[in-house]
Amino acid sequence: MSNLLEIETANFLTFLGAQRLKPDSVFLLVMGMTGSGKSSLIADCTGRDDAQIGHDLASCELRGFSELQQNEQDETNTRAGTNSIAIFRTGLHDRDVYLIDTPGFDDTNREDVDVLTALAHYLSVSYANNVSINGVLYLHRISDTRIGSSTRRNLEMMKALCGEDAFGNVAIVTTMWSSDHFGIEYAKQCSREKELRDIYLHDMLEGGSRIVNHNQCQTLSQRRSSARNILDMMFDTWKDTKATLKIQHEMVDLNLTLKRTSAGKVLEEEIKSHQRSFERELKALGVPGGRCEGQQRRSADVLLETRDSEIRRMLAENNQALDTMRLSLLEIHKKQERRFIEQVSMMQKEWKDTLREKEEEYRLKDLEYRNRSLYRQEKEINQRKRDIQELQTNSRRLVATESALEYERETFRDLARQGHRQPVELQQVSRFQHGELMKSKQRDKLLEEELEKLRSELETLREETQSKVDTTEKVKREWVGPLLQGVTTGGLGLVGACITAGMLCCVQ
Ligand SMILES: Nc1nc2c(ncn2[C@@H]2O[C@H](COP(=O)(O)OP(=O)(O)O)[C@@H](O)[C@H]2O)c(=O)[nH]1
Ligand SMILES: [Mg+2]
Repeated sequence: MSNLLEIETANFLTFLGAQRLKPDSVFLLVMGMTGSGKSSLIADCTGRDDAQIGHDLASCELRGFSELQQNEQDETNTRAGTNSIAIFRTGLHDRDVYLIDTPGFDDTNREDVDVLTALAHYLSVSYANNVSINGVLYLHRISDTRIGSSTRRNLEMMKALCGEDAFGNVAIVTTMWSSDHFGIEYAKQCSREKELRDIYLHDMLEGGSRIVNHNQCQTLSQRRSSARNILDMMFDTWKDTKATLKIQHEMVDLNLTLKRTSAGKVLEEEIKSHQRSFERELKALGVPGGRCEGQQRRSADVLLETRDSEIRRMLAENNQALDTMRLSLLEIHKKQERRFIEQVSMMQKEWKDTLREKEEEYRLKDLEYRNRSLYRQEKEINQRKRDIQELQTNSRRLVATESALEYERETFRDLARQGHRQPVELQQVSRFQHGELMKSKQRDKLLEEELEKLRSELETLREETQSKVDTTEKVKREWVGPLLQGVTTGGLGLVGACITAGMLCCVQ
């Protein structure tokens, strides 16, 4: 796990230009709405299906602006990996290929602004530090029966983020094809593909984009080979070309605020249209509740009030999202420092808490074990004491009996009989005690094994936690630290690019 974190961190820093990279590395951005198959395609290309941690790191960014104010309520959602950016590396013809998994624009407005902010931030920082995107894979589910608003929104955002000049570096990858090439479903999907080409993607295809089908396959190896073929094909096409995405040019070269970029405008228009419909609804809610009376009227009022406050909350949220988009790259970057460090500290605290819990669990188990073994020893000692006492009593009796032997023959016979019975009784008692002892030893053995397992788990967890903490500290040092120092001192690429564009005055 910690090893994965290190790999992801290295990929992350490489993409941002904060770590040395092979000059012929290839970067492919993977976009598309949630559920279009991005993570699966990447997993099939890289052979990795455990890609989670990179999402954790980058989710710091996504949780940055409005979301942190919202506290922890959608922690699991953010952590689930659908809501964050992650970077994976694979090799092709001795070259490094980085696949950048991105979240879709299909949530609430607030989250879409966060997604755009994060994408704009990452893409711009890496561009400012001379890392270029070679191509974009945009995934589209051909199985969807209609092009809904969410699909349209994702398409529009992708077009606006890439810009016409980069259309030649975009491939639309259609996923989720029916495997029965003679069935009705497949025929419908083919006609949907045509509709896509003729209507929704017409401008992109004109601009040099292409459509590639990711065939639905029966087996895992067939699916992997289809994914790998797509990667091969796109690698061959783009390996020696570099694309400047429109958002990169707008934010770095032109130093526009996010709101004034093409993608920002698309999102702003979308949010404003939501605002308008909210306001219309709010107005309509003000109308008296018709002809109902009494209890009915009261329930209607409660419903109206609930909806009213819900709409007001959404309006406020949207306004806040629009405010966020007023920031320039440098402002976003500065603002992000505190968020990022806070988030990393939270992650580190979580890991350390887990370690502490494990240590406590181990301590308690160890105490229990010691307690048990002390108790057993005490029991054994007491038993021995009793044995000794019995022996002493017997021996005293024997001495007395011997001295009285002459006179007490009858007593001697009784004692002899008793002596005959005694060993049998003693044997029974000692067999019982032996059984108890064995059981207790068995329990101890199990406990010892458990303790040993716990000890080794604890040791591993300690090492992992230390390694994860070291790794995140490295991100803080190598990414946030230097780049942000660069922002203030004018030392690094991000500022360098702004100087190149004659924007130093804006920076200061
Ligand atoms: N039938 C089919 N299912 C797919 C395909 N690609 C992905 N899936 C499934 O679709 C779901 C969403 O895929 P995922 O890769 O998580 O989408 P993402 O949100 O874009 O990353 C998962 O359950 C995948 O197993 C495909 O080509 N065909
Ligand atoms: Mg995903």
